[in-house]
Amino acid sequence: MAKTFKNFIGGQWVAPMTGEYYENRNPATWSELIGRFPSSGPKDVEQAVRSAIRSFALWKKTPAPARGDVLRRVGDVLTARKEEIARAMTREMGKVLAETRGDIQEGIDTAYYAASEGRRLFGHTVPSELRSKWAMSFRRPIGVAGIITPFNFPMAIPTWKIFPALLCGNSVVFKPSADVPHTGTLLVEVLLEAGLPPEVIQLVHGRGRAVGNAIVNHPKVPLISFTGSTETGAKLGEICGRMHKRLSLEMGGKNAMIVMDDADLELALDGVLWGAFGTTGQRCTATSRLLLHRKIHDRFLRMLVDRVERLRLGDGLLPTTDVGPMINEAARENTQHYVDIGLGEGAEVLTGGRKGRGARLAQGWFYQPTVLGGVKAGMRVEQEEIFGPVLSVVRIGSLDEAIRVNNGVKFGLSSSLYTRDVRAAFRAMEEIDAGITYINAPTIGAEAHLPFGGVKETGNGHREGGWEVYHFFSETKVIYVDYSGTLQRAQIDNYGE
Ligand code: UN1
Repeated sequence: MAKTFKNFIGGQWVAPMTGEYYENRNPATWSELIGRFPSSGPKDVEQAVRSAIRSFALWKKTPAPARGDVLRRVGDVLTARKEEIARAMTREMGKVLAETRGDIQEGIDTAYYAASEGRRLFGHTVPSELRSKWAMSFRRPIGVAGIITPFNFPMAIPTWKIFPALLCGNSVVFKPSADVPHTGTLLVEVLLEAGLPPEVIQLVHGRGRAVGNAIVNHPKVPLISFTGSTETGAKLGEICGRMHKRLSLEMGGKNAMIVMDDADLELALDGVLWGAFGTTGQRCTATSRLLLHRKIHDRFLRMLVDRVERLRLGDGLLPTTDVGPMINEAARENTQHYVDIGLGEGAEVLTGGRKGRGARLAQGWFYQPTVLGGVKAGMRVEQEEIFGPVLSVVRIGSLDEAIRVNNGVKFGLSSSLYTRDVRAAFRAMEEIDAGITYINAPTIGAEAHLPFGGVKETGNGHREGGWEVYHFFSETKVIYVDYSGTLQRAQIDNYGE
């Protein structure tokens, strides 16, 4: 019998108050049950928020370097348990082991960065405009942080949010995607093993509609950090706007790789294969458009199709696998739906375009790595996020056109240009509307110590990772100390007649 898992609320593993559970299955072999996980409801969220409020009172008073020490130990425990957790993640979410190891490494990097930030949570001291007066700022914890995360980076994305939230002194209510509850459970285990005071972290499993909604609508949760679809993000924006909550959104992408006629084509080929089909295309940074200069268009496409046809679909736990399954049936159907839309719009399937075939793949949510040729700017397969292993190829005639097409979508997360021309590279760096531009590297592979996020409908101006996320999870407070012994009126006594 598969194990029945629990929520973690009030410092204990507890059954959901709803009494309801759902089954979580391996996407590569869906006859394999990973476990039964709570389908929690608003009452579970209420308990979680109460506990988080209690723990916040203590945790906010723990010195930031001591909070950082806990996160350093979290990095140590994740390092020690890397292989075991990577295997559990591949089994739960499908991507190949090298990638789940990388996903955990991103969490380790984030933990050590957070640990060091504990000794660096800078405020400012600046001169006052008045005599015998000091002016300075420092950073305060905010309260209970609601953390809602997707399936595609079951470890890295929760750590991007939870670790800086904790380092800044907030307590956390964490709802992982219902597709990856096991990894969420393992992350909470790691936090406890590292010595986090138990009530500082709450784990509430379940669906977005029940649990996510209750967290976002809870008046005592002033901070929400969400990664997921642009549609859901828009709804959260309305709620958080109405309730005056601080909200960080990280949403869709339609990232393009531009390959110019002077590019190193072998390098670009390796790049596009990794960017488009890594994580089975299920990254918000995935390369989902390839803009090829007309002079190399046909040659590069032949090279590409040849290599894509040799990618091996399969169970991510097997060393022979290049591309794992998709997360669930709905994701696979959505991918097929978009390929059909592309065909209807006049695009051509150059390879792939259907579910994985054969007995070995019949038990999982496999979809063939797919290249759509003849795509024109403005087609839906060129504009909309597919979140699957589908690459839309557009022919371009110049760098100007490439930048225009790149920028002609509503998203702006990642981007990439392959060229040997330094002038073209710098123009792209300046003119591409995106949060990230890679030169001679694919659109995926952001590092944990740099700000991560996008422009336009990809986000709402906040960044994760790096130094910027610490501003999101803390409130700036300003202090003025006047030791002149007299009333000094700002803007009047120093400038007045
Ligand atoms: C995501 O797809 O939501 O840059 C995050 C990358 C990874 C993170 C992706 N480090 O592709």
